[in-house]
Amino acid sequence: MGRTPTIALLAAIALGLGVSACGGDDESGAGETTTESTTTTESTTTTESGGAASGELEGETGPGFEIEVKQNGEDAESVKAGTYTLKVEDKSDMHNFHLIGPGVDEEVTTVSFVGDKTVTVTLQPGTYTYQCDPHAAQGMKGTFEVT
Ligand SMILES: [Cu+2]
Repeated sequence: MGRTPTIALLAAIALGLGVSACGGDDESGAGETTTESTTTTESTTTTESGGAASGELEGETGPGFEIEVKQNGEDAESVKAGTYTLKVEDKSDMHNFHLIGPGVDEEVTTVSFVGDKTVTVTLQPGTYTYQCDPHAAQGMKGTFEVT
């Protein structure tokens, strides 16, 4: 009668090992981040070479009759030429976000769209206009210079 608990314990340990092995199989599928680390290395190289700028811009349209583009949290007025990630927050289903300038004519969000959308834009020297198409005439637009 004294042996039964021991056998039960061994069985429990064996089961436990089996579960661990299955869990290990699941983790082996996470090899897709390799591409991202390559991209990071490239952008670091670009910065060090002193060539074209790259960075982030933030656009916002709505919820009122307001539209803006910011860089580093401040109103973008002068931006260096280069490739940028432009993240637009569209806060209303009555406004869109449209960027127009040298080499770019992109409606990032549509009028009915609400939410965040991120695109990559290549900015060349010149004047860029961002606007809400239905309300540009009411002043829902702005510009920034790319140098
Ligand atoms: Cu609008």
